[in-house]
Amino acid sequence: MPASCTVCIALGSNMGDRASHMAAARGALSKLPKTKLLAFSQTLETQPVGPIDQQAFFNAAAMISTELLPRELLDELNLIEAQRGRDRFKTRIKWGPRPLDLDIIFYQQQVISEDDLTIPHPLMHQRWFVLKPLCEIAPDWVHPILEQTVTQLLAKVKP
Ligand code: A4P
Ligand code: MG
Repeated sequence: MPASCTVCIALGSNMGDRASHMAAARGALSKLPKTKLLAFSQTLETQPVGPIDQQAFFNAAAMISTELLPRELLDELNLIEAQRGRDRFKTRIKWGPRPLDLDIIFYQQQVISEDDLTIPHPLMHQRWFVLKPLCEIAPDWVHPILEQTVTQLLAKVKP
């Protein structure tokens, strides 16, 4: 039997009914195949980061235990995004508004650098909106490249 891996996921929403997108994402994560939802943070309202003027985000973090491989998990997360109305052709602007965004932040201590999959997420350590909710559920998780805990990374960024 394949071993279960512990994975951290960042959630964001800034289009439509943000609370309902977050609740649906939580439900969908708990129903993923070969997966258990271990923890889900509080949802925070955060100011948009990036070059585009857009609505405030709801952000949260989840921790799961899963037998899905990183790429299988990415496919499942893309499906959940699509179920909440995310159309990659209409909302394909980089860093632009989206009903639901699910990013894999950590997959155990694995480091993956491929064209369409980078783990740890390359910007997570600069982003308060990722680190703050993550710190609630995984304060002692060590970033496999930076070799610092989520708590230490959070102390270096501003909201
Ligand atoms: N991809 C590569 N690595 C990963 C990973 N670790 N997890 C690929 C998930 N996907 C990953 O993603 C484009 C492609 O990235 C995916 O198809 C997958 O193959 P996307 O979600 O369409 O693009 P994106 O989200 O616009 O780009 P990116 O770089 O993921 O942006 P972010 O980092 O998600 O930033 N401000 C606040 N306050 N809160 C936010 O949540 N989010 C963004 C988007 C900007 N500003 C924000 C927030
Ligand atoms: Mg994304």
